[in-house]
Amino acid sequence: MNNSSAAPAIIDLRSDTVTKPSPEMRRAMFEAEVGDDVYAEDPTINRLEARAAEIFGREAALFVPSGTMGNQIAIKLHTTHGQEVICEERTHVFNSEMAMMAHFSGVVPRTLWAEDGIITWEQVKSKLRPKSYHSARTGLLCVENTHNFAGGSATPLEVFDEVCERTHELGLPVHLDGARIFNASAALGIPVDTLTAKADTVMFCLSKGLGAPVGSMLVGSAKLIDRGRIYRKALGGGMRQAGILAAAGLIALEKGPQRLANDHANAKFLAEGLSRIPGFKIDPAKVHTNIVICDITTTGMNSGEMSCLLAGQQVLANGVGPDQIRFVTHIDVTREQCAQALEIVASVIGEQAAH
Ligand code: TLP
Repeated sequence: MNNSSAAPAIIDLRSDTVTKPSPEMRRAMFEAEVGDDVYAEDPTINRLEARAAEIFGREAALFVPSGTMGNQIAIKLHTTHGQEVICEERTHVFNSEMAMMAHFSGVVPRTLWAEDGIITWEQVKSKLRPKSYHSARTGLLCVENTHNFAGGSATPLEVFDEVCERTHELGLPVHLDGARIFNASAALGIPVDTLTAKADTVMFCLSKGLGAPVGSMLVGSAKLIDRGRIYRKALGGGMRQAGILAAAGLIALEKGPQRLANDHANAKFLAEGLSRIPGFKIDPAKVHTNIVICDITTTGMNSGEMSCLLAGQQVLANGVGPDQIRFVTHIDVTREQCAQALEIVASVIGEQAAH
């Protein structure tokens, strides 16, 4: 199941978005039955949507080109212009989606900081706006699980359920950015339908740890997903004969989840190794999924300089702000490559120190 035989000498730990489709996916793409999905006539997309809805225990699902589009459709579905969206301050919807919640939905984020990115009801409560004629109303709570820029942390089920229940009691909806919800599921040992049951909508990505080349899903009620089709088209996401992509997505959905524990073990191995390299601050005990974020302030380098140096030695890793560097494991990196990457990081740091 590992694509590493085709992997180049470069060890690409920038993201789990970089994976290449497996031979099985490429064959399925070649053979995919297709039709025009804007008319809901693509049998392969219809199959993928039905299967995603079934796995998540929902009425319906929508195939979208990207996680960003899935999240932004959800925000549009749940809010009206002039409202606020409560989210953790490092979330993708706030930091990495081009301010689209303001652009497309006319809403502003109201952020909070949470330890490991795991937000509790107490924190949400403190950010809710009571009805008033002075400030914007809260329209939506958006939660991210796993939390990417908080180091791939998985939100415990009871914490998420309480947040959702209490938020719902106030008549407010919850959207879950579950780009990596299957990683959370593997880490917590809880099936995705249970883990996400209390959210009104869930977006998850086929194109990250699950290994598909393209695509994400938005799942929810039939009514919401039907309206979601309108916004997908408005955003330019009506993809016509995209069953070619859905064919790879179906394989990702069926086979991808089973191997995520392997990525998690590799990430833990990387974290343990990195924690022994001078200047790399990381607590391996906090690494439960496939993301390792190290603080590198005491190396005397910023993340841009560090990324460049490592890239010169064939190890690719991205900065998270100037002080942190992120390593992400996935299907196209092996344990041996993680060990090699550790040796390279240690030697690069050693050489810098010698200078
Ligand atoms: N994350 C990407 C980058 O955009 C940062 C990555 O390399 O991790 N939600 C979460 C939690 C994400 O991490 C991402 C992508 C998305 C949504 C958006 O997915 P895409 O890239 O498909 O739009």
